[in-house]
Amino acid sequence: MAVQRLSALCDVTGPARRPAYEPADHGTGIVHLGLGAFHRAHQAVATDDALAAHGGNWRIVPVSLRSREASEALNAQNGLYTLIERGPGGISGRVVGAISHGIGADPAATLKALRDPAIRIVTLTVTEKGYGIDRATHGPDWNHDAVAADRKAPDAPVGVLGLLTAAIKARRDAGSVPLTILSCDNLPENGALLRAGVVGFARALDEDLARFIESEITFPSSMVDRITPAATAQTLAEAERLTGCTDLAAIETEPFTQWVIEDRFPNGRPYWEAGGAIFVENVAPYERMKLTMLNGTHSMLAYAGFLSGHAYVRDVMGDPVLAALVERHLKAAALEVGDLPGIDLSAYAGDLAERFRNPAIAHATYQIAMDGTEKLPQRIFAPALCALRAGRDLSTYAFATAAWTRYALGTDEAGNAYSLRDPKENLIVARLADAERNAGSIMTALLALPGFAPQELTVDPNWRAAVESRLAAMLTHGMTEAVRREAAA
Ligand code: CS2
Repeated sequence: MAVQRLSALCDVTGPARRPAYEPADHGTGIVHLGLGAFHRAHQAVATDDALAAHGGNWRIVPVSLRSREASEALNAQNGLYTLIERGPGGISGRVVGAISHGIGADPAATLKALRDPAIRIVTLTVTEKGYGIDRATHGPDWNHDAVAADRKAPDAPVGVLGLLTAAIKARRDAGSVPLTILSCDNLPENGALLRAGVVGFARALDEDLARFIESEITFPSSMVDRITPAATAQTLAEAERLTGCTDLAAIETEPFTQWVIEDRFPNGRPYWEAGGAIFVENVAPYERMKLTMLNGTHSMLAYAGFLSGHAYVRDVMGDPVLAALVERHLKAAALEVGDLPGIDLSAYAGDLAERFRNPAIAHATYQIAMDGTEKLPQRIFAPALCALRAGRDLSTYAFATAAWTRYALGTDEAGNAYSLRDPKENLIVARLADAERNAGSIMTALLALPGFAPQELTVDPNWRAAVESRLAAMLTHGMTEAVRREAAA
């Protein structure tokens, strides 16, 4: 007999936990931009807990800006999906009911949803490159495709800055409650950055609107954390076992979850505390901790691990030489975080290593390796610059940078080509075509990519020598040997 598709809570026959509320009893209050796996493993789950604990009209209208796949899979299931938590101790499943009817690759429908007076919050996980914000100026990146298109046609926006600006304007003109806009991406001071981007975009169109945004719209920052690998056929098979239904929107994640948010929601918010969210005055130190320790170590181990032939983070952790470099990176990064009252950074580092080792999670090094030019600035260069200024050891940052540079060559040691999946991929290829095949020239070509590495770092002779010697070792001896030498140094 064919297995039924998940589409109502009463369909669930397996051991998966069901929401402790009736989804249809709750209206929508949030539009979420960026319907990836991470949203379904994190904010949607905290909202599910909040609805169960405190109710409210806070279900989520999820939007995929560019593709239809995820929203179609969810819409066919009335927004229901299975979240599978995989820990070293076992597997559990729950069906999440917080998501309402989704929108895929339809900017006009997205703007309509954003204008709906019932909506009070917009949350975003559009990845670092999705914003179209210039990280050096914090203003709009006018060369970003969507930003450029929206500047030309601001009434029919397709990108993040254009959509938010048009929605804010329409809501102001209609007298609807102002939105609270909550970025949930791995960017430093993500709220302040997004605010600067939206205000800058609006200012280019209409000074009054820019001033309205500055005075009426809040952009709390938030730090989000949950390791969420891409779903596989095994995820879907597991979801079927847990629910008794076919679920094409199922995802899997680790048991750990963390969300630290600035509490600036003048028009209300879900009781996210029920899902473990912590509300603080200033998120910046928590973001710095997570970006430099978790994400920085992730990037370092992804490039070195991928080129050493390790497909998953857990395999990198199973390699004692690389695991020692992971430990070194965590220790060094902790020095650049500074004091965080109530947080023991060495315990945090130990917990991170434990999470990376989780044998039940297959987190691909190739997944983490993508978008390196968007990730390295806050993950590697920012703590490296702090270390440089403080006269501390730069080794682990130089190693991570050399590993990315080697990865950017686009072929592994067996000569297999791979796509970098980076917004600057074409530029990288063009620069490499003009560079000589030696460590010095490759490094000069890549580290001078516009808006990538801070000049104070790239002109420093110690930094240059530290990166160049490591890249030379990787090119001459291969990654495995370079890793061995690094750990022995
Ligand atoms: C990872 C993150 O893919 C990556 O770059 O470093 O997605 C990481 O898994 C999450 O930030 C964990 O919260």
